[in-house]
Amino acid sequence: MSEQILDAIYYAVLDGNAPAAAEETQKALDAGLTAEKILYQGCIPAMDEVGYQFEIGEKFVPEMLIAARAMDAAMQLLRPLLIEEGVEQIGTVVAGTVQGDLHDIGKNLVMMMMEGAGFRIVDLGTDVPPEKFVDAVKTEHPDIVAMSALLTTTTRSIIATIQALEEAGVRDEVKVMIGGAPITQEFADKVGADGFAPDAGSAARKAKELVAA
Ligand code: B12
Repeated sequence: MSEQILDAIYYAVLDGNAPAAAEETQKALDAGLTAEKILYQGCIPAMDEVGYQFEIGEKFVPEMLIAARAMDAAMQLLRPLLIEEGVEQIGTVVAGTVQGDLHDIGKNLVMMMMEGAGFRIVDLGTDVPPEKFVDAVKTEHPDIVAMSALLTTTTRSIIATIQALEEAGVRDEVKVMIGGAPITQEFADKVGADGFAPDAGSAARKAKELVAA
């Protein structure tokens, strides 16, 4: 019985069917399944699969967005319960699109995949100045600072933010992950970032690797 409900949640998220994801999640809760079990045996495996299919080119951005939305529909029911159940999160990520840049579709996908992988996410939004990243590191004590940049011009804001973290003396407290269309592994190495990923699926995997290291 519980396997069937978990399967239904898995396929609802994988197919991006938000109403079904919410309905099946509610059914699972009514049947006595814990929020943790639903998250780790229903939603997260589905998002892992979405990320994998995206990486191999079998799913595309719109499908990933609707899957992320379906996951969010389930998460709305699960989030308060997970907090109550005290489910151990694997880390905290402070994420934002860097100063001067308003693109957030990719960042939001990355955050969804990371949340799906078990991270607590602090979303700073878009056009985030370096000081705001620094403040968030001081107040949220994240494991990872994730920066997104979509414009060639705003890759400079990544450098400025890393510098600000250094000047504030908090650079060594966090792992820095960067991404966005103009970002490459070569650029990440050059600016001293700890991690880069080309898409949301591999970003979540990379984040897990960084906190495990
Ligand atoms: C949608 C869009 C917009 C929307 C943004 C809406 C929004 N809420 O995000 C709007 C209309 C606002 C916009 C505005 C502009 N845009 Co625009 N935009 C795009 C467009 C078409 C799609 C971007 C997108 O969402 N892609 C889909 C997502 C899923 O992909 P992604 O962002 O790359 O994210 C993935 C990865 O990069 C990675 N990733 C992303 N972030 C992170 C972070 C981390 C930590 C990690 C690990 C991974 C990671 O994972 C993501 C998911 O797989 C691109 C063209 C393109 N095809 O990329 C142009 C594009 C980025 N825009 C461009 C430009 C020039 C502009 C404007 C300057 C236009 C203008 N003259 O006003 C303004 C700038 C505004 C500003 N200050 O930011 C150029 C940039 C050129 C350049 N190299 O600098 C592009 C490439 C278009 C082009 N070919 O010219 N844009």
